[in-house]
Amino acid sequence: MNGAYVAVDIGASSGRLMLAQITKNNQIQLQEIHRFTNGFKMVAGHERWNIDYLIHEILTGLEKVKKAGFKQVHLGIDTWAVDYVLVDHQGKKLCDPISYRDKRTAHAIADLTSDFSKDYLYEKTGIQFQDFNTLYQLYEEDQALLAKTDKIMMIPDYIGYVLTGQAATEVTNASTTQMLNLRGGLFDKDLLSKINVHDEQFAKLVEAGTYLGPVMTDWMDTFDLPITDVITVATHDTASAVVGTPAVGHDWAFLSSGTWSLLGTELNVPENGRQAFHENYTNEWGAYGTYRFLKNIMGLWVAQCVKHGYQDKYSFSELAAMATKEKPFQQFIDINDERFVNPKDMIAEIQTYCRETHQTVPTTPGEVMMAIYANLALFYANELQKLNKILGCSLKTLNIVGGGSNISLLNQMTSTLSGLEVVAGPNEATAIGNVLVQMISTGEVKDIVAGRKLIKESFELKQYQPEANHYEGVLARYQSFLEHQD
Ligand code: ADP
Ligand code: LRH
Repeated sequence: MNGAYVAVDIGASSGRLMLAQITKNNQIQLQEIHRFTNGFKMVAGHERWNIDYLIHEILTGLEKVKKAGFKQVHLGIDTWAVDYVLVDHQGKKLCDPISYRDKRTAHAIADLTSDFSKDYLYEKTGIQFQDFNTLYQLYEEDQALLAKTDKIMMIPDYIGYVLTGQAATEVTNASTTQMLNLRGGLFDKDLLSKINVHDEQFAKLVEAGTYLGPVMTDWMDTFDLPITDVITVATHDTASAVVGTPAVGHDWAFLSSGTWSLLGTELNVPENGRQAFHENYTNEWGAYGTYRFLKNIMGLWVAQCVKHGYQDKYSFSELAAMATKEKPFQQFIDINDERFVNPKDMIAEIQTYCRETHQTVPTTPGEVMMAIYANLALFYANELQKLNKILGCSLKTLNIVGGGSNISLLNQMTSTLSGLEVVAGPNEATAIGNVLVQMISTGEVKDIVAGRKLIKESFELKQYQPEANHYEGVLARYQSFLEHQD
């Protein structure tokens, strides 16, 4: 066996430590070492992440790595994007980070862009307008806290800092702030000045694949850890997911399907023209000079809330099995409607939406889940058409990765509605992308092309082909429904 690599991958709903090695017969072997739940809670007036708990879980996971017999490992950290920790001059966090689903930024886009145009901002950054972007969060930030802030650290950068004492701002995640200048490649001083922030408040920008440093001896004294060298990977989970997508050729799109559905393609040159702006597509920076041209779709967050709504009586696979027995397309739902961002009761919200739009109201768990899956598949198919139009391309394959790639019903509906071949898996693409960047940095894998080939040969992928003449006219009726909602 070669080197041992640990991926710390924390999504909005769960975190895990995955251990990877390249075997003698040249395959990536991936093993789950530790898994823990994640979520935000209302504390001191805001929805907040418990960052100390997450760090404790990482250290617990690393102890398990040592117990499994690994004395020396490399480690990379990726998490969800846009959120940050304010760090004071003593290097301590000023408070727990606020979640992007907190309501503090509800009016921030309109307020901040009242004295300059949105076109101007999009032209500079190429980043989508989402009220949760770091730009708007910092705009709404407590000024007394900002005055005490030495460094603003994105979540994975902060975790890397706590573990190693070294601070860096990694670009794939930093681009989601909507504060990086596409041309200059640095924080845009003009934008920063509008939110009372300076570029010295960010640690130096680094590319994915940069060595960060060893885990500090203080931690080694408190926990029984292996010798651990941290590499700054593609720290945005979606960037790691795209690295970990086993795609070949050029005509492919990706769907990173977890709490969010991130649907798009990988570009070498950003696309920030009129159509992309109009459709609110984003150009997030990727590893190795690429861009993730994508749309944020509400995703399986809706399913997660529904599962909680049924008091977690059913597992995700039980809910999916119930949905499979129901008829699809009994109602059209604009799944990206703001009302689904953080409602009190997701099941009631879906039902009210259907009532208000004079459609069939789903009542049983199976009906509710089918309504969600069918409308996700419709949304995906509609966006895939838009992608072809904006980019002037003709996509052939959709690679679905992440937890959502386990849902056969959703994969098949997506293939049929879009007319594309769907390749599903791996479900741990994010962790795989995370370790792949580490392996490229240590020289164990040559480059991303070789890496993606390796993934394809190492993990079982499922193929779905469009079913003939199925769902005739449904996509067109859905598109007309969306137009009338606007
Ligand atoms: P994140 O990293 O954003 O926390 P994941 O990529 O782990 O999310 O995906 C988790 C989601 O995948 C769950 O919310 C669930 O909806 C879905 N999922 C995973 N496995 C299954 C399954 N076997 N059946 C149905 N849904 C599943
Ligand atoms: C997915 C994700 C996504 C962001 C959102 C905040 O986990 O990182 O790419 O838009 O969380």
